[in-house]
Amino acid sequence: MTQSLSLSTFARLPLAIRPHYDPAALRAGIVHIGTGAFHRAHQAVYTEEALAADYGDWGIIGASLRQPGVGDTLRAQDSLYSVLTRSAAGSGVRVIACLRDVIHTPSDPQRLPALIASPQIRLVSLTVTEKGYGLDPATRSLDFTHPDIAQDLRAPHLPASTVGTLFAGLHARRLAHGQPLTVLCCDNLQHNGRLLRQLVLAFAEQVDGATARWIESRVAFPDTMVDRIVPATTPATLDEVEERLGLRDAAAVWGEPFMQWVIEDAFAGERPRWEAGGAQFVSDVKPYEDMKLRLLNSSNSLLAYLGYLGGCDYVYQAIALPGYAQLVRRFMQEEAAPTLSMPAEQDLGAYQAQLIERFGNTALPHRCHQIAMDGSQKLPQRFLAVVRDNLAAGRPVRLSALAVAAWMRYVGGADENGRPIAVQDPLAQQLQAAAQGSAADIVDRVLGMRSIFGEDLPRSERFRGELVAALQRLQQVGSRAAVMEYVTA
Ligand code: CS2
Repeated sequence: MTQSLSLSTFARLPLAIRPHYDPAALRAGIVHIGTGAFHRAHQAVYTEEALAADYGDWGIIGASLRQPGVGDTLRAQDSLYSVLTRSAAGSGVRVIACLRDVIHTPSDPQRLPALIASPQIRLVSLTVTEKGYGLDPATRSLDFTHPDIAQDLRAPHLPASTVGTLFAGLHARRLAHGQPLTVLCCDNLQHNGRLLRQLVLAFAEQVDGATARWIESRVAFPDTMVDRIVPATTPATLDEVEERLGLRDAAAVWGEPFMQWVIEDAFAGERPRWEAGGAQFVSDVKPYEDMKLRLLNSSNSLLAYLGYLGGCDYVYQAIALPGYAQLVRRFMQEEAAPTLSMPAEQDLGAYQAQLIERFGNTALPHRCHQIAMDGSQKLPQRFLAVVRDNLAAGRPVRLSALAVAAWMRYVGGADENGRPIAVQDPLAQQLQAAAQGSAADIVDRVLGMRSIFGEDLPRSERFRGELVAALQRLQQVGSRAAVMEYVTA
């Protein structure tokens, strides 16, 4: 049987595909909450580059707030893992060693706050997905009725939620020594740093005003835009990695060659030299966040819903269907791009063309079903922000409405052949119940869900009309034919 990747087998790997330092000697300076595939294929890779250029105490301790699985797998191989990069141009593998441990917080709820409080830790970063913050998506405020948040407010010393855990760590840090800290949100949310700061402060105000004041003055929450397509690992990923390494790596991840990280240059203290890996430090991340959320993520969701309904498993198959690439191009050009205002050096046309190419990467199959997940949390920043801007400016919202209508059809829970869809969404049950019946009934019920659409959008007759028209076409002719109608109209 092939041996596993671990500290004892690491040194026999060629230097070209692994770091040169001794992983066992690397001290941690970062805690990362949410050690899923995206973090391992993105921020950890940038950190590895930073260490190669400028070695220092920037090892990462990962924390998983939910499933113990990832941590168990990683710990069994001394937290070493590899990243496989795949595209039509070829593939390559590298081993990442900067992740130095992974803790499972439900098994030991005090451990993560204690780490956040430790003076050795200067950065806490997060990828817990859009739904991981206890956020009310429409008002972008902390949802005090969220069960995890309500529970943590009752017992703040034994936190389970992301925001409650951050608060507990920051509170302990203030009491222990008061050294500043940077908290870096790396989820696909608009103004993610600013937003997380508001959420943590809202929680802190309820528990300890002095800690809230301390957070305001000593903790930095820079905004970030993160980008890399990282599909869920498959057995084929693990087999290919094994072939290339000669070692079994059960924690391998895979991603495309493209990577981008734009970070607000507003840290509370030191940081790794991430620019060595190509990270951009800017004074205002918002234009980049908007560009990514409104062009990449929205087009990704558009393809996921219409692709899934059109019978495709993967995004590269969806974009190859007649009319689909044209639909994405037109959505970007006619509805999303007009809402953006970018710095002169950013070529939006080239960015859009590159996206079409990235979505078409046949070497990296990305499941429509994976992207379709958690739509209630994703739609506000991907489509509804675009719709609001366009309604206000009197511009079209037709293609955005088609995407939102496709989501409404998807969350109904049955595909175009009547087969069940396993919808994964915090609001799955309510959505499924609401999304039955005629197009007009579905639109009225779903559009009335304030946590998604707010108070304003249900009042827009124009948006409502476009949604009903789109959903009717999807119901009557199916998604493939509806796409053709929309792109030829
Ligand atoms: C995708 C993202 O799953 C999704 O919702 O749109 O994970 C997307 O692949 C990444 O944000 C790309 O950076």
